[in-house]
Amino acid sequence: MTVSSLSYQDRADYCQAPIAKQLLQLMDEKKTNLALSADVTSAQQLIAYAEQLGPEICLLKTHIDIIEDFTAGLTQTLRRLAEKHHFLIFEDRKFADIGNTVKHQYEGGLYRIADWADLTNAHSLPGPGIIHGLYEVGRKKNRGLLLLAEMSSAGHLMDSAYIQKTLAMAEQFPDFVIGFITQHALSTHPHWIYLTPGVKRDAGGDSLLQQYVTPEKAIYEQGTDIIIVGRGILAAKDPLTEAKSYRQQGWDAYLKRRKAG
Ligand code: 5IU
Repeated sequence: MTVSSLSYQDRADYCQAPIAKQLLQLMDEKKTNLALSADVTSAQQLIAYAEQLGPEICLLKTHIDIIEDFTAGLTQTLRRLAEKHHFLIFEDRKFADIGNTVKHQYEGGLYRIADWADLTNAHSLPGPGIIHGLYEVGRKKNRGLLLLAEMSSAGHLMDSAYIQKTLAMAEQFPDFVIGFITQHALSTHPHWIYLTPGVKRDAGGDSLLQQYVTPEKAIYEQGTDIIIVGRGILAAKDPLTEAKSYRQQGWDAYLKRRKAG
């Protein structure tokens, strides 16, 4: 039996972090591997998208620091909508400092990310201290961490040695690191969850070196688990119809992969 033939639900049994189990189970129950990258700058817009598109997604990905009118009330509302529509919240914070600093950035400041985000992410560049720092805050709150293994942007510096070292670092924290931001599956271990940004209906890019793959390429050909879509949905005339279409494409690619084994 190969990993790619296993269901998300089957893979939940291999996870040590409860939040990883929860995410994988939610995906199979709700039949969605779509994450919405809600890159908007007003609290009202963010709430409106979470309300409207929440039923289609497994994850809402936020950049809380681009919201111009942030209040703690916003994150309380997001938590309520996450319960109502059954999705998890992923703050795409991309921590990149020493352990002691990221601990403060994760727990405190204006945004208090650890209080409301089920998942966040970090660069492995500083070494394992960054994970130790985030672990001290997040583990007891049942949070999960994703490491950035491979970016979607053209010319990034994450070569195969960097990716392999990132994987090895993650293996030291199996009850907290739940997977990776990556363009490809990285291992044959079934517990890792792979999230892919840079996804659009048509491959291509933008003027700032973003590169896109299709949902089918990410999930079926490159073996990842969750497609992260931003402008592909948000810039559409009808975001709800477009979200449903991405959801279907992502799900079909998952079923095709399982069949192919
Ligand atoms: N994002 C990427 N590529 C990466 C990582 C994160 O695009 O390698 I790590 C984020 C940036 C943006 C979203 O919030 O994912 C993609 O948005 P679009 O689908 O609008 O390009």
